Amino acid sequence: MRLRHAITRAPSARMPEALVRERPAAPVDVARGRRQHAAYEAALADAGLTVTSLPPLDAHPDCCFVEDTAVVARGVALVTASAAPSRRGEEEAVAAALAPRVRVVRMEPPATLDGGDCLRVGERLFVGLSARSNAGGVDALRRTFEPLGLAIVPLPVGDALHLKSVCSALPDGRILVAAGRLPADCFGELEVVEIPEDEAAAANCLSLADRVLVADGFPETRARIEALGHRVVALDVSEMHKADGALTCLSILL
Ligand code: CIR
Repeated sequence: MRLRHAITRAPSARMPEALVRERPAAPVDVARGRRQHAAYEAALADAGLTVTSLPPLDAHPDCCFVEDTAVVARGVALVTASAAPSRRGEEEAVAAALAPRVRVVRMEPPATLDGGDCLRVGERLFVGLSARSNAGGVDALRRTFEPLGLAIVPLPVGDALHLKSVCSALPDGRILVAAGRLPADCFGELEVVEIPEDEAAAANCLSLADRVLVADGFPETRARIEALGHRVVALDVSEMHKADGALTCLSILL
């Protein structure tokens, strides 16, 4: 089904306090992050999507990473419960924006899940077992999406924040993966396109119908995606990378 809408949210004034696994060399520059975010929204609009841009939530430093707050497939949105206390509450405005378009169901704690752990490829929904997504979260995915014909496939993610911190789907069903970050063959028969370890930050790309949004500054990743015949649009997401986010994290597509 063709994607028509994107839900996004501009970076918080407190984005420099975003959750990070390692403190970045320089703090997040909010003004720059907001310019990068605006360019991302423009790229979505240029690809034909209608963008619903929610106002920033200054109480939530990670509010621009809306992907984590809901998993949408087959006309249903599963609004998630975050394992990270500072991210609880981000989901409310997203749920309200989703409600006119899809059926909204809620996940109840102690189940936790982040959308960044969910990778949809055709009829399969891979889900990373991370510090953010627990067995209850996987059960909620099963209850919501298996009756709609999706198979839920849990995967270990090692020390990655999210499954999609280290991989993402290309438009042709192949999977872009950072070398050495996931068990070999974890995607079964699906074809994997590896990118070098030193470009691991570019493993999270956003596939749209006729183009792939890729983090700027990762020439080998760009070349490998282009070699498969895809049009690449490179976007500077330096401030999102500082906060452990990337391209898919910034939108919910439906
Ligand atoms: C966090 O740790 O929750 C944020 N700083 C980064 C979230 C990135 N989200 C995503 O990859 N889907």
